[in-house]
Amino acid sequence: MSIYAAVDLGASNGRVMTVELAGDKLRLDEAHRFANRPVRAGGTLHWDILALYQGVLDGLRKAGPDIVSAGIDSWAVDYGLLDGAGRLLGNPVHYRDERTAGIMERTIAELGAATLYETSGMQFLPFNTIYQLLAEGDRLDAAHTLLMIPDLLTYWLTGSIGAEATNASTTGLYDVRARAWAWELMDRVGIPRRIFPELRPPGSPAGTLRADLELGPIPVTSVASHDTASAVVAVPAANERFAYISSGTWSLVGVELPAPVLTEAGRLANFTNEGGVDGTTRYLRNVMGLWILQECLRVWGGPDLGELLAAAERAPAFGAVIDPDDPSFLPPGDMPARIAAFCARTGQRPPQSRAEVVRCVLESLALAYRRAVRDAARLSGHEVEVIHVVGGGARNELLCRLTASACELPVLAGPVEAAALGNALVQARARGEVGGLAELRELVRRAEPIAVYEPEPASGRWEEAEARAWPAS
Ligand code: ADP
Ligand code: LRH
Repeated sequence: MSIYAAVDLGASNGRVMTVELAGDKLRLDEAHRFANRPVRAGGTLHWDILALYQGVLDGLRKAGPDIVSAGIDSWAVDYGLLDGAGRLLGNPVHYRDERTAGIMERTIAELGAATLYETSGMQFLPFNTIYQLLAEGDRLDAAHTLLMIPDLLTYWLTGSIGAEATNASTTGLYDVRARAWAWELMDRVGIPRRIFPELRPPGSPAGTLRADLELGPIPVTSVASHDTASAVVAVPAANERFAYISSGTWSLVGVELPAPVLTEAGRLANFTNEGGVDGTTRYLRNVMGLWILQECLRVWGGPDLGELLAAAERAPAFGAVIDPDDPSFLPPGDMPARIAAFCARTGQRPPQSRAEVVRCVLESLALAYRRAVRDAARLSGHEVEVIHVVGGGARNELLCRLTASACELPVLAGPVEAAALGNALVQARARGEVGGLAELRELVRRAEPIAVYEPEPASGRWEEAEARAWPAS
């Protein structure tokens, strides 16, 4: 029997899970969970990187001395910069900070969207690492090394420096076909080559815990360190004809492919090609996700989510709907007011009660999933028979039901902690304990409860609602 510690840092919370593997049996336990609270200081929105690191250390301590290895995954695109002596230069900035305003548009105007997309295959999002680095200006002069968040925490744990490839593929500075840093693109936009460490494929060794941590000489593995990459490893799919929704703060909606799809149609539909394990591509669209609901809850002073969802269940169906990916929903703020503003712009009566707001958010997410699943299948030619929902959103029964009906496909929900499971399974594979992706998924399928939601018969109401939120398409 081997016990792995999987550190999974999401935008809303971090957790350290232990995953026990004994033959073909898998068991998942939570060692530690902590809130991920961004901090606005001096007008800039930061991650509280030291609090996160402390959470990782507390979690590893609680995971106990018997773990055979540890690995870290987190949200993508963000990074820390080190000076020549390996010291952190400033606190990492949150991707929702407004410092990147206008930079993506300027870069596209200079280089052309096609050039950027042909190389990186990345969806155009204003916070992609490339645009954040361009927002750094001359602060980059002092930088010696860029480390993505999981690589930074791994460096603090072990002293080992590297750039894990699945997360590197979210920078916009990675050549998705060559699976290498996009050196020429860096030159063209004026980002110095010297800051990018050597790439590491997921499953590479990343040193052992430093002696001064007093946690024992435990090996650390560079797992599929982009949380979405780890989550997709643990999708309990029985064959390849599936779409996934990795549902947490964001909803990442798409299919798994053997190679990137770099077509003009895919670029215009804002699909991304992210690197996965075993050379797979996650062909997906970022949908704004449960973030909108999280911000509603914050603005309302933190009411009980379960009660709100029960009330939303009773609220009238097919009231107002929004496009969750409208840029107005990206920064932190008063989402109920922004939803009302969206409704006013599109000639809809805004939701009145909190229950109606929640119903509006969930139906709108289901509609956005419908569009993304259909686009993914159409643009890639990949057949989709079933949708796997993994992550915290798999616990939202109403959302899962709405998703099945909107997409007219069965939804299989679970596991909730897919990223942690994928993280641990890549560690186990690095130790030679398990085989290929299909075998990993089989292990998850046997171990984790999965809820099934069948679609209601098609009624035409989703089409009608879609036309209200996306009038132009
Ligand atoms: P992240 O990794 O991005 O921080 P998670 O995968 O932890 O996100 O998912 C968090 C989301 O899961 C919450 O925003 C919430 O909407 C949803 N969630 C968590 N628990 C429940 C629950 N019991 N019922 C419904 N939804 C839940
Ligand atoms: C989800 C996620 C997603 C990225 C976003 C920044 O946690 O990693 O895949 O696009 O955060």
